[in-house]
Amino acid sequence: MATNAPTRLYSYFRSSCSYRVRIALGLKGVPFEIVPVHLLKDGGQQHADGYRAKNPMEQVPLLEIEHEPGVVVQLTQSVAILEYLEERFPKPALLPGCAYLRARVRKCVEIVNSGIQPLQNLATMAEVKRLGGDAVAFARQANERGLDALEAEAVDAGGKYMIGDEPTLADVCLVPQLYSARRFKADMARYPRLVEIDARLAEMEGFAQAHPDRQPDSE
Ligand SMILES: N[C@@H](CCC(=O)N[C@@H](CS)C(=O)NCC(=O)O)C(=O)O
Repeated sequence: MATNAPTRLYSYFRSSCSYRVRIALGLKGVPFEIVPVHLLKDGGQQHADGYRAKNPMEQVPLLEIEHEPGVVVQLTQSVAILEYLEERFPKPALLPGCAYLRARVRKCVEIVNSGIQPLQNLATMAEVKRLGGDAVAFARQANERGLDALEAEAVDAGGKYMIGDEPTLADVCLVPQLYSARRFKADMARYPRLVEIDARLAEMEGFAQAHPDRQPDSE
């Protein structure tokens, strides 16, 4: 489905939530421009008035897309964006046809989206530090706990990818989370199945082009 107005993703190269959306756009073949929002420079560009007006949560990603001819909309919350893209651009499908498998995919998405990422977010880590805690150890532990659950799920599901033999939203969320886990020096030896799936996904262009190192704002 071609759009006239450019699709723009407000993104930070290292942001795992932005990375999820970059993967989905790439897999679905939706051309887009990156609008970099640096989460550290200038005290965090996500806190600037202009950006806060677009997203009061002061977070990336934000997707600007022509929803219908002449109507450009702005969407935030990566999982809502992923679901929107899935409905709007159904091919290739990133949710399985079976309700049970869809629930399993969404379970993995939630483990990442609400069980891991919010605990390692910049604002959370700053607060842990302010309270005198070890923010990196806190983030590492959150990653390891969630990845333990995902490893068990992947082994149980027994497919080539996280759930089944085709990439799904579970993989779209897994890959950026593993990138973050490695940054926090999580013990990756605990996750042989996830590491194997990650390597397989890395060979797909939709995943490869979304990697933080390949972004225009990469440092
Ligand atoms: N639930 C949101 C979370 C977004 C989020 O936490 N974004 C992070 C980057 S991955 C962010 O912008 N952090 C900025 C901050 O904490 O100041 C989503 O899925 O989009």
